[in-house]
Amino acid sequence: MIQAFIFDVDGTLADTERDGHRPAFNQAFKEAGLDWHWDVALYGELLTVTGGKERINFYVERYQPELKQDINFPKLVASLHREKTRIYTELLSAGMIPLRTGVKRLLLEARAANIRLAIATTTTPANVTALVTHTLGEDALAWFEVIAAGDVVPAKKPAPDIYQWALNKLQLDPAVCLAFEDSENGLKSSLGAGLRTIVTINDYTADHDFNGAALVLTDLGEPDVSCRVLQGVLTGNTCVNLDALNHL
Ligand code: XBP
Ligand code: MG
Repeated sequence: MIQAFIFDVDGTLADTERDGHRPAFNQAFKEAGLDWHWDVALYGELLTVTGGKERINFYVERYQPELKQDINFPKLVASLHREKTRIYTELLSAGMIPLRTGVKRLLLEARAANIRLAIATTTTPANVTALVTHTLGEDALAWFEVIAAGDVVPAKKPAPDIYQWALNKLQLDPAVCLAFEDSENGLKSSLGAGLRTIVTINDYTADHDFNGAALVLTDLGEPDVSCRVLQGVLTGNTCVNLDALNHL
């Protein structure tokens, strides 16, 4: 029997990247007087690197390499990222980003069945707090027994470290847990930690390689809104529910 679900955040709980993180980065650049603009397509390329600070570094290395020589560059990255986090969490508190289809339902089903819940994400902890509390309510943060986020491990996804950190806190073997992811980097990370993984794709990740996933779907679905299965078998159900997951 499954004892715990471990959820990724960005792209999995909610579609946060295109209309959340991306505009927040752009706003922070503008406020700092930089003429950088990450359009939807460019942001897709930059998403190959997880972590916002790491993503800014990657962008500069690729498009403005001379800037990296500046002694104040690390400070610039830190302040851009701080401001980006402020703008992003404000967007969330304005209710700009809803949860993905089926997420709230599955979380409630899991709670009712005493399945333990955890989060494993590369995003900043404040972003998790803002998303969870503004979509599920103030009390919902406590639904997650373990929140593994941001810089608690130095090696971000695709490294398995963040999932291993969460498993260690849960004191559970990966064999009795399931991970939920949306991206190739995320899947590599969860598989690396030995976790069976359910993938729900989004516009940025639809063409990623999901080899090794237990199930790949368009979304988690609802009883009256079927999800589409892209890889694997969803036994006798129109949506991802506990019954289907126990049959995996
Ligand atoms: C999410 C990320 C994060 C966010 C930005 O990846 O890579 O970096 O894009 O958040 P995953 P921060 O869904 O695999 O966890 O700016 O707070 O890093
Ligand atoms: Mg993700």
